[in-house]
Amino acid sequence: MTDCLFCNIIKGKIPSNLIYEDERVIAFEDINPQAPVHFLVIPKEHIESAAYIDENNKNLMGHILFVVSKIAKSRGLEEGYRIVNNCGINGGQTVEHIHFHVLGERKMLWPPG
Ligand code: DGP
Repeated sequence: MTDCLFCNIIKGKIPSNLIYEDERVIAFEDINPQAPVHFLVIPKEHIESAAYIDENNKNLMGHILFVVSKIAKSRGLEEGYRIVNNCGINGGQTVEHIHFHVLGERKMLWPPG
């Protein structure tokens, strides 16, 4: 996936403020933050969206949530945070590489827009 923006961030071809990396995932600050804390956690494997989660990659999704929790603790988000996954056009997804937004340090509203 050479033309995928997030694959290029993973490869270091596009700069990002990297906050976490392991063999399966990276996390970096969102370029357009919607909260005082707003970072993205993404798999290194190119998976287009949540609609493409299958038997082969479902365990990776658990690892992503584990990493979210770990980073949230390290960022001091004891009062809570929101995890967002936008899937497909109606979900508001703009980058076609599955990613989990983590937003914190402000009170979130419900329902979302
Ligand atoms: P979504 O709408 O759920 O597909 O969110 C895509 C997010 O990706 C959006 O919050 C902005 C962020 N984003 C887009 N391009 C870049 C980039 O080049 N660098 C970083 N750090 N974030 C980006």
